[in-house]
Amino acid sequence: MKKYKEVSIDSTTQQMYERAQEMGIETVWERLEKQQPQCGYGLLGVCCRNCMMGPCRINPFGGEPTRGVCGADADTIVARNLLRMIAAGAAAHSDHGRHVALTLLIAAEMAEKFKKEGKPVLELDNMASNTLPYQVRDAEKLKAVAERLGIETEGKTIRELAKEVAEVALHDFGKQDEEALRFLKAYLNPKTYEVFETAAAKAGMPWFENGILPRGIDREIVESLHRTHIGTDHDPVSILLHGLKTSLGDAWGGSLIATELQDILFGTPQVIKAEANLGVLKEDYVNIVVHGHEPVLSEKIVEAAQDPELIELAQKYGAKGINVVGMCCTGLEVLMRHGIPIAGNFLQQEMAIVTGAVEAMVVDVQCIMPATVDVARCFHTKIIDTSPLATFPGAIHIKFDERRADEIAKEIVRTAVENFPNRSKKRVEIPKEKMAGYVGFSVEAILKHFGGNLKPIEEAIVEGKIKGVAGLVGCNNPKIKQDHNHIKIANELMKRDVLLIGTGCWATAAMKYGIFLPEYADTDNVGPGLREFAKEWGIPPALNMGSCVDCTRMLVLADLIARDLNVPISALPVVGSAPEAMTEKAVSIGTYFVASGITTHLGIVPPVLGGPKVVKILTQDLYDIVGAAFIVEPDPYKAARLMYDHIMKKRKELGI
Ligand code: SF4
Ligand code: MSK
Repeated sequence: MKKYKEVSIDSTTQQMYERAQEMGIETVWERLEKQQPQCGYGLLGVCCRNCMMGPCRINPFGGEPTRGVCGADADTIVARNLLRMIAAGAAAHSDHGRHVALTLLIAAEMAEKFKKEGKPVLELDNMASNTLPYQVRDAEKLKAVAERLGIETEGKTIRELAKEVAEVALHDFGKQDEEALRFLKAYLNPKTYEVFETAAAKAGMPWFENGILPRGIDREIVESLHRTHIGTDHDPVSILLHGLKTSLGDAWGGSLIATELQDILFGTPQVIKAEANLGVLKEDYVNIVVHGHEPVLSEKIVEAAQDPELIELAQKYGAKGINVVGMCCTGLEVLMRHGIPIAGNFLQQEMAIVTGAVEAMVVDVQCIMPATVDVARCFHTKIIDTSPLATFPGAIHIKFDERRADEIAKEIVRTAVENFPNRSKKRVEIPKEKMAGYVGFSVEAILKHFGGNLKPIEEAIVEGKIKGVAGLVGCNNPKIKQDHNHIKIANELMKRDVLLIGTGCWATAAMKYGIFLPEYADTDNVGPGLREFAKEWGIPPALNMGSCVDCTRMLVLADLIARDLNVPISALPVVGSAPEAMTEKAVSIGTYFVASGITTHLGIVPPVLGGPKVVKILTQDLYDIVGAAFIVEPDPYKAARLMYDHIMKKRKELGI
């Protein structure tokens, strides 16, 4: 068993981990320990299970076997495994995007149907009617997205536009022509477009028609599985080029659609103050944790928890009210839009249950450990699974249907409320710590804050007040002390006057340590230039841009700066980092950052070291192909130095 201080730098996690140990509850850290030593072949990426002649393993020390039964060598196997990881990550993000597009379409079609049935026309044409399960909360953004996509907006109702935008988005998933995605074309600056178009030819593979421009979101994912089937693609270069293409289908397709259409449905985030960490759970309230990724569900839970009837019911059971808090990315979605507090990041999901104060953990998709059900058995907590594609043995299944969203959300909240009397007060221990911070920095909110354009940021970069921008993303991973690398890298970069933007579990980590407060600029962890800039503009030295799919907000921001300077994104003094990466989605994000021209650091070594050619392509050759590559460095101090050096190199190349 680990000492509590070894698992996390977060005192609330430490406290709950110690409690779990006292109670004999097994957590992620014990399970990791039981897996030791982890398979060396797996860590190096040199095992293949792609056909039943295998599984095959390559000797990583150069001796026999050097090939699998079919003859595949280490580089082929490593590249294929990596492509499958990218495809799975892109699939998860993109299926999320599809779900949002379908929700928008369903809502628009319901408005049409209700109109025919004689319900109030204006409300339905504006998609503002509360007879609809989902409304259009940001009509301005809907119009802006429609215009970008080249949809004629003149004389059309919100309902008509919503339907058309949803249809264009859905078309990008399944289209079969060779053209690039319509969303990509609508958002990407021409210089970066050109990089995508010519990348494969630069890599010596001109038969990639249109380079690495993704044609259909689903198509690239399917092709990834096809290419990696036994006896298909064996060249690590072409396998990895297709990996770039698939990840770009995620970035400028699936994830972008998720973010943009969520803003249309639920509102575009604006700057708002909120709180983070386990201390946001309340002892005398019904606590509901929304966990997972899709706000299509969590938005409705937040609404249902405000229902006076359900609040009254909670009070009847002796609670003061209903307290909804978030976990992981769906938590970030409702944090960004409504200031709903976030209880923690990935490694705190079990810890939240260990407080004994959670009536229900309502889960949808991605990053939810099946172990939550086991931990919940030690308490009164109910795990409620809601997505038809994610069923947890031992959980309560209340599956979500967008058409009946309000009714189902109320049933979920009622289930939580009715569980309150089962709570054992003696077994409740909620850590006190929580931290405030400003969130909601969508691209639109940033533009508004800086007076309508990005000139102030660009000028600060040119003057050298800010040396560059770093996008920090990604998960927790129990192989690293929770949040340790997130915070160290953030501080080391800010000390060097690098402005931070970030998403996902990194953003929750940063918020827990006060980095999203403007006064953090006064600490020794922020350099004089960044401090001056943050104070001048009344912002924290790091900006929370949202959830995992919102990494696209960072890309769109970088794209706007690249447009202003008339250069591809790869020319900018911008870097990325996933200090504690864990998911396949993080692999896709890292890949699409690099493919889009942003050199990206990984703090966890991905399973590629067994393929020397693959390593060389990823860390060196990609500079010549897309203008960016991966930096792999587990030490956060060295990593920050390497990222800073890259920023300085880009500044020099730009002549600033
Ligand atoms: Fe082995 Fe080749 Fe089959 Fe992979 S595809 S399991 S290397 S025979
Ligand atoms: S939740 S993908 S652990 S950031 Fe998006 Fe956190 Fe990584 Fe999941």
